[in-house]
Amino acid sequence: MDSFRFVHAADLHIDSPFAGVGDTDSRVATRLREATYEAFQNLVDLCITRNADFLVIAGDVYDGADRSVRAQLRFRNGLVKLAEKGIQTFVVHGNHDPLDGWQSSISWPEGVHIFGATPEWIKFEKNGEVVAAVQGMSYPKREVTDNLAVQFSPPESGNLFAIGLLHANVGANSAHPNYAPCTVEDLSESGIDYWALGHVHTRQTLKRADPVIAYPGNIQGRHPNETGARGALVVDVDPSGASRSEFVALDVVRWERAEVDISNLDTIDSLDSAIRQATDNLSVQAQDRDVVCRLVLVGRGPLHEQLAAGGAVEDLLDAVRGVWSGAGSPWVWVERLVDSTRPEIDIESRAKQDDFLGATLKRALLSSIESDEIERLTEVVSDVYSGRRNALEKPDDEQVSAWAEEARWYLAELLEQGR
Ligand SMILES: [Mn+2]
Repeated sequence: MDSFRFVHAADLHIDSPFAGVGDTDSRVATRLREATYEAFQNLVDLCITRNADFLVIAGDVYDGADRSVRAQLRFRNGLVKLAEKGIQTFVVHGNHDPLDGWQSSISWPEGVHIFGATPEWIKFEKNGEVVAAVQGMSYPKREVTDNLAVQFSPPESGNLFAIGLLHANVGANSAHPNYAPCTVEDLSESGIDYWALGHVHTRQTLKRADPVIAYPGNIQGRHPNETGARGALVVDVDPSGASRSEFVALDVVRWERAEVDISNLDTIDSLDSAIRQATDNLSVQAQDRDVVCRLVLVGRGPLHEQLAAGGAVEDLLDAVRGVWSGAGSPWVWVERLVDSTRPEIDIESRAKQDDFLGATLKRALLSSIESDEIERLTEVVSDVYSGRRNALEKPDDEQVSAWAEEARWYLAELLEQGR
């Protein structure tokens, strides 16, 4: 068997609207609107510059089931470019772009295979020899709750490299809807050599070999929680059937989150500089990409009280946005500035004093938050998060723990002030 190379991508979400982000800055809004298109263009270029033999896309090509004509044309044009270079493309659709969504009559170039709702094997030939076969299936509708992995058939021959192309939630990842749920064991028993998965937007390799099970993540972050580099996997398969993957970043706008510590700062002026410095650092890390970031002010210090004063945080946010508004690309857009600072109270020594405040501080602040406390708090706030459709997302333990911590500090602050 000849060695060959393919690119594994997923969750392109072409034409993501990025509603709400950067609305106050047209430059940011326009750039985000184009971001998923440009990232896809980068994917096409990657396949060409790396001389890939084929590309596999594991679902959620489009962001919306009623895919826009523009999105379909731009996707088609990218695949035409690949076809002209002799690079084939294999596609399955996922929960964002199921087969029952609206689609215009687009004709696909030769060498593009879009899988239907029944799994089938398609062979891939290189230099007149079949070296690989790809089996895939698309979502017929948005909410697929069946285990699709077990519907895949084993490869006909052990002499070719078998790829399973599927949009699925493996191992019940709670950060994503539980569509096409299956387990690592299901995938391991399939006889397939490489599971090219999509759906989970954070890159992860669930199994390194026998079979390889991998999510490349999305190619462009779409959300404050989708931070860091996003891209695709370039996979090299050698004549023995062993494979090696390399991640390549394709995103054009990077989402980041950073903390700015007020502990050693005395003036608003110095905090303003520290915030600018933080955005400078993010810009450098993103290597010529534009950055949308959330900045969190943390630490205890004298500035805490000044930040609590009306409008201070908004003014700092305006200031840092102003710094970057005149700059050309690459720019940084601070999407939100969050104040999580704490008052400057010497808790440890104050808690040692033998009075009500001392005792309260000792009880409330120096003990860690126990899991039963988290459970109780989750119960208390659960009404807010259930009942209504489209209600707020249920908070996780980490979030509840952060609230408890914040409440403790608020208590300390009130007691300290009222002393
Ligand atoms: Mn997706």
